[in-house]
Amino acid sequence: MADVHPTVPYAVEPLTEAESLARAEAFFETMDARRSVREFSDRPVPRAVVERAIATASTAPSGAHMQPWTFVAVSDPGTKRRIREAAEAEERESYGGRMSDEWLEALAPLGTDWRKPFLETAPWLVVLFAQRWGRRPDGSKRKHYYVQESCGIAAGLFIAALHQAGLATLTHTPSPMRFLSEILERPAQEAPFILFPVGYPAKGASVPDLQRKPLDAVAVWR
Ligand code: IYR
Repeated sequence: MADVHPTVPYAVEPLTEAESLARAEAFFETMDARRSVREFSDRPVPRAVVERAIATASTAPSGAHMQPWTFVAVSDPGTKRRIREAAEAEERESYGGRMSDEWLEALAPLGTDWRKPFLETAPWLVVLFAQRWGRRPDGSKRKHYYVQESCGIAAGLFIAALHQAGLATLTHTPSPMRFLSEILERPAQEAPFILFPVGYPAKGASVPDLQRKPLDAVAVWR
């Protein structure tokens, strides 16, 4: 049996109710301004900003604290071009018949198609890979638990961290995504989970005029 972790004090100070409410409101306002962006500026983004966002993502809770994620951050133009070409090849197939009519109808209001210029314009592509298993310090295989949930939470924190830093992103999931494992030379136990183009929004970028569901449509109180 593994040893139980030693414990340390949890040093986050309790707030007054008023301060909790003020902070909750301020964070909501910040996050409510976030939108998925498909038009990026080619203005460079310092690697240090991307590093802090990945570090924030990696604070996510995870099954048995296995932290089953790898973030591959790509800025090399040649690699971005290969990713764009492979993604567009898959997306051409998808939009050209692989997606059901119902799916295409659901997507129609977003105005998306197989073309993904943002995969070259955005200064960074960050690909989140989900690790089905990892290795113990002695090199033996160790199964990971709740991998999808853990990576989903990490993705959410990543998106919040980028937005907080004034950066735009998009949860791009070209399907199938295996080409990312090949281009980025990831081991077989890692599956591509989400591809995030990361950059400043283009000057004059626009987004669909979407409304979010009101609170009473997403929350139930008992
Ligand atoms: N992966 C495709 C299709 C797509 C699917 C959903 I669900 C979206 O919300 C948006 C797009 C693409 O990226 O175009």
